[in-house]
Amino acid sequence: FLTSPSDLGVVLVGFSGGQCKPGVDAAPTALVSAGILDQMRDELGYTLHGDESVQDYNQLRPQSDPDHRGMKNPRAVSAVTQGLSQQVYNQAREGRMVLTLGGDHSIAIGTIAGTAKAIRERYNGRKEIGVIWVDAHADINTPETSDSGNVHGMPVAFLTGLAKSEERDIFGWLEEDQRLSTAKLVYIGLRDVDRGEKKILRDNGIKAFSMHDIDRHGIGRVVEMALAHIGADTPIHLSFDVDALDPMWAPSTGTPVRGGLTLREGDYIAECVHETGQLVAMDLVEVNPSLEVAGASETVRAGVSLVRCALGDTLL
Ligand code: 6HN
Ligand code: MN
Ligand code: MN
Ligand code: MN
Repeated sequence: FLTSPSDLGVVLVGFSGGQCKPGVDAAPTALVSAGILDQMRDELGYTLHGDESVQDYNQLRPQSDPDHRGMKNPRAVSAVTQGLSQQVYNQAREGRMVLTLGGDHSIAIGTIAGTAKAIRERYNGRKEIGVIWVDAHADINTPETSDSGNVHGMPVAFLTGLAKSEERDIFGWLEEDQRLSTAKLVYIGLRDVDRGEKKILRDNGIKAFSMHDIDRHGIGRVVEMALAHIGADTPIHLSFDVDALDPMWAPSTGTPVRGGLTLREGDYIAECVHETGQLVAMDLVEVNPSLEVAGASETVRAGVSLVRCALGDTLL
């Protein structure tokens, strides 16, 4: 595989504009303070690239950003994700694995657009990325199906082209080579999917493993089926929303849903993706250190653990 095994591009995104609760922008700082980057360097042996100081992407807000098709902060999220797509692309283009620490999940519009383009280029258009989206939510609302107007519930719709926009400054910048095929997408951990989203998943035949599937088959079999769906020849972008974990393990997140993955099940998914050797990028999103003051350090620790597992830490 063409990703250099020991080079890691790091992208830290303090951004919260894809939803309404402040605090998720402080996650990169909290994760870095917990030692996540030092561990990548000192314990896992990566050479780190990219800006290790956390950028405050909330500064990038345009002066006027009225709702558009019901979306909140549409120009801010668009501007941040457009910049991010370039930043991630620049890292991935060098053959590096890319680790992005968010921020809310709207940032995946930028990170996945960046890897999608870099991988198409790397393989002269003969390969496209697959995405494993680990989340309690499907994040595939279109602006029209969304009840909340929060863009963190819409990234997959924009990435797959199920939602399109003509306005350049509101996601109209997304080009065909930055898109993701619905056939190369698989979900794990779903348990709070909106009605409109269920219809979108069904109508487009999108592969999804809910908590019900995990109860029935066990996490081992589910991960096996998810990887089989992606295919052994496909570079993988792992987009991990910490709310996929049960609030018992990750209480400090904006939209917690009970009945989720155990920490070990989350780590196991990450370990298996690492073992494939196909991982080219990972996002860790929705850690909100300001929620659940008592439990914030637990959520940060859980996030660190997920990243360690995806990047090659082993138990033995
Ligand atoms: N996330 N489906 C809900 C919405 O507002 O569209 C929740 C989205 C949650 C998004 O957790 O990344
Ligand atoms: Mn999400
Ligand atoms: Mn979620
Ligand atoms: Mn919901």
